[in-house]
Amino acid sequence: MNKPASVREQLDAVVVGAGFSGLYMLYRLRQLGLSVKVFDSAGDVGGTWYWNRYPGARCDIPTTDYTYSFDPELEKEWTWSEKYATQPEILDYLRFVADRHGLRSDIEFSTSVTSARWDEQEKRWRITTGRGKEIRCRYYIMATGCLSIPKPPDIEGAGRFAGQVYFTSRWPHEGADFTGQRVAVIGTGSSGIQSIPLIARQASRLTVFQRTANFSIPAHNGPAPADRLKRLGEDRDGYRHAARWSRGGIPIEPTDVLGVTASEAVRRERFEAAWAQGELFGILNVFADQGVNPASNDIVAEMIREKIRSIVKDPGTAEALCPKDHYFGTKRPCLDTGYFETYNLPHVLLVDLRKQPIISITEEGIETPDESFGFDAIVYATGFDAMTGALVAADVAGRDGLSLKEKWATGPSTYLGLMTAGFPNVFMLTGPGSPSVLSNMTVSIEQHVDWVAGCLEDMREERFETIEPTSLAESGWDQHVQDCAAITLHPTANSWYMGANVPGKPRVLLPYIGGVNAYRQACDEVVSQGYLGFRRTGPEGARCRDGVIRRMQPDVAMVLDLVAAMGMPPMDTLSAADARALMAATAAIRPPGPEVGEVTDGVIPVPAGDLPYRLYRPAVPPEGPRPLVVYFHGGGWVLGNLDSDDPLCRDLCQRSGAVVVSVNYRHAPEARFPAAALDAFAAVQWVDANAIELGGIPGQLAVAGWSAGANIATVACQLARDDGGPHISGQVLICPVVDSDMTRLSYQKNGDGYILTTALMRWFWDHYADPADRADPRAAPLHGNLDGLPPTCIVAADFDPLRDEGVAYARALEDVGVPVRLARARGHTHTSVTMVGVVISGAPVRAEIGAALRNFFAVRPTTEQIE
Ligand code: N01
Repeated sequence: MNKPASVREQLDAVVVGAGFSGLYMLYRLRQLGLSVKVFDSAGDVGGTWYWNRYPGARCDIPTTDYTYSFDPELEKEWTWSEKYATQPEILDYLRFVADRHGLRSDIEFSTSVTSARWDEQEKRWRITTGRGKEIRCRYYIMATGCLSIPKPPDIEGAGRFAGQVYFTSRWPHEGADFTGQRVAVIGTGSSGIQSIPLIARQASRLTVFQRTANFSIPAHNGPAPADRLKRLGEDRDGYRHAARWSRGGIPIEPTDVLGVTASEAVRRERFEAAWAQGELFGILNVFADQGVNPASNDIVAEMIREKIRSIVKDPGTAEALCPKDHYFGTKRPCLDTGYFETYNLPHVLLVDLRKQPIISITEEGIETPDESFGFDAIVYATGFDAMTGALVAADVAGRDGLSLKEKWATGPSTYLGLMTAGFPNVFMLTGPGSPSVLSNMTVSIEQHVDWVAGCLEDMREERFETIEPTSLAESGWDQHVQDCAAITLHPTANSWYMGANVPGKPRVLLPYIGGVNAYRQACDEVVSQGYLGFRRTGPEGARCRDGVIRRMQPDVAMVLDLVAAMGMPPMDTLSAADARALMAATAAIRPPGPEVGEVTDGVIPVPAGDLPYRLYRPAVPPEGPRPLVVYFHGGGWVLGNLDSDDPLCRDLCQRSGAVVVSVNYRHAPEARFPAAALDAFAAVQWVDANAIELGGIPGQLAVAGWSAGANIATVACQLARDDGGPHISGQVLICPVVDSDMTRLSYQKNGDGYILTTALMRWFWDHYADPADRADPRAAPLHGNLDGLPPTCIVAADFDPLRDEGVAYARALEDVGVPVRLARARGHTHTSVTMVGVVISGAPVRAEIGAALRNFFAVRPTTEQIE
């Protein structure tokens, strides 16, 4: 029972946790001259390194990097003894830091915070501690760690065992002696993998109960890496700066080698180098695409499995130790010292729980369907309620009395992983939605602490008392975090990153996977934009610049960065011939798009001459005729050809199950308006007339196009309606040009910086049509008669200057009763949805297009629907 609150204290800030983050937070708050107290339920500093004292516990980020960087003198005074320090050494280091800066005087050990309540009147938090103290404070900072709340053993009979029970995460300070004992270890995550070889040295028999085989590579521990020491020696500041602006918080050169295209020799060389190096970020950097492309990931995974098979002598045990049910890196990979070798010892046995599950823990040991095992000790290395566990366990109730646990019942929601709406002045260090566990924690911790300290300093200067994110900013960040996750393989794994290890926990990627550098950039921008997305209040009133810091899909942003880095001249400054050459050059280096059943080229004889076409037939059964889709490529009526949109056509063919006929039409400036539109109409007529020869189903014909191709596709529909057919079952218009009015809001917002610019659109129009022709419905179909057009799917991309005209066309079609599906390409540009195999986040939009096409043919619209 908690003691009644008795002593009252007023403080500026309360920090919970005296690990890496809490200690540095205390240091920074003191620097600001704030009164602060740190509480920790442990008996000393150290956080996770206080509790996790199991044999073999070490860091798995090199000590050159797993260290504070805020104090250059400290760096001079402390020398790590190894590449990966042991838990006792890391604990010594944290004690040394605490003593060096006299931090202990503001830390209350063996004291937990039992509740925190926001007092709206006073604009302060009321904190109560397990020792009966009540504290009023302005700021409440949770430095509670990402892996601090052990997962309760969810195994039948866990409380019944009469022998010794140990948890790796709560190891006794006096240690454990397993000499001569029969020991069980349950769990093969980092804690299990580090402790098993050492427990095996003492135990007379060691039985490891493995549910999921885990990827691990040898740590090759020893002296700190010479190359890193050299770089640090030469330029410490430069090294630390590079770490802060790296993807993972360690300065490494990200590779651009793709696993899927690299030669066997390159693959092997890169993998062996990473294996020999024994660093986490090295093995995660064998290929640039291993985190997103299953085929590339499989190459690394299989090479690790080969290593396991070569180390473990018993083939059955080796096979059981080979991870096969998740992609490499989607569960936290481990670094080990002799882990797989341990299974070659005669007294060590592996029990594969997938084949032989635990029925129950008994008084004597562990019972499985095949065998009852007797033990003297059971070690649970079963992990943590990660990232959110410690935050929701602390009884925090915010503005409306809502607890964090209630607010996060369906998953955590944060702004930048730092704060959450409804909880003013509560800061989380390395909270969900920040890079945290996917990075070198010490770098991420320092960044968070520095951000919070800077924020409090700014508040003081600007005379604000409270700060809290807006719900718009928060939901925008949550979306961005999930967008970043969605393009990776992480969501496929049952990992603690996904909350999947705790029964009933919402399944969501908890950390931010966009990278330490991208994250730091976002945090900095929030500040430079006047604390965008935060509401700050004080005696002089409130200030809030509401907004979302990242609305663009992460892979679209990457493409834009790459394009910017290439320094290509703006297309609108080139001649048509040079622009075409540039487009062909970029098309030549992109992935080819999916395999389809058959691709054939031909020509369409139209009055103006022959139009080349390329036909794509789906690979999948059933045999026989298919619906037909006539597709027109993009390129502002000036650029493009059958090759330019080839990957997209393959994708459309595969997704729709239709035969796609991509038609090349005459281009401007050689053939100006209305040549392209007339060609499109003639092509549609010809495909309809030759449906059987093309392998199509007569009468089942749709049109599709992107950009200017969408323009002529819909013009062809208008002409077909007026000039005697053919019947068109539907039209798919991807980011269409439907008007020549360049004053819409989307032009103003997106007319610069997103590849298709206002200048380029003007260049296209100037090449294609005289100003006098630009309101002609065959140039600007929005101004045409829309009655009786076929069911329509329009894709409108957020960052496209043409977005608003696409939306206007959808609305106008709806107004005359045309069934319309408006697919919003959230976070996309004019070009990104079409970048098959490059922009992964475009896939759901293209899936929607595929569904729309299938739907055109599955359900014949009724006359009323069309009218
Ligand atoms: O925990 P884990 P951990 N029945 O969750 C198994 C960091 N860390 O303490 O995978 C049977 O990874 C579970 O099986 P499954 C590091 O970030 C760092 O080892 O859920 N088995 C898994 O095998 C790490 O990732 C360092 O199917 C059960 C294991 O227990 C994180 O902490 C050292 C089970 C738990 O593995 C957590 O590591 C240590 C059940 N009911 C930790 N429940 C370094 O710096 C769970 N398991 C090196």
